[in-house]
Amino acid sequence: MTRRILLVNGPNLNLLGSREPEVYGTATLADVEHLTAEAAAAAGFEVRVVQSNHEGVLIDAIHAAREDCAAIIINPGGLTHTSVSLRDALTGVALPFAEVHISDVYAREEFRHHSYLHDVAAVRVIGEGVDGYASAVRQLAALIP
Ligand code: CA2
Repeated sequence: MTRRILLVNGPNLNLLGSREPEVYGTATLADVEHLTAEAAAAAGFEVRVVQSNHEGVLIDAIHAAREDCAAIIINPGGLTHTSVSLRDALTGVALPFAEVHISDVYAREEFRHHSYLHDVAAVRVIGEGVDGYASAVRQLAALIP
């Protein structure tokens, strides 16, 4: 199996580090992609990254991962709470995936408490800041022979 992980960051995560540091910290998206790649390398994986503000772009990237990735790490942003289509893409490719949220969604507004991915994610990391991406790598890697 290919030793590659697809890292998907959804809408508005390109704003990381520029606004709302009290919620999301000061790390940028580039920092997140770098720390994820470092953690993956330590576990013997390379990483392909995608961030988009467009749901269809994310779905296309997930479909393409079926060809050459062993797992997916995804922070779907607000689509977590709204998107059946993203859930269908992830279950459709049948790769193990980790759902990551930088903030503790359960300590925030009630509309953030429901995730369309919660019951199909192999790993969930919530409220650990950007370090949660590295934790997701390690937990997913432990599931892959
Ligand atoms: O905590 C998370 O990682 C979230 O997935 C982030 C989403 C939010 O809709 C989810 O409920 C929880 C929002 C991403 C927006 O990121 C920003 C970062 C900096 C400034 C503004 C938005």
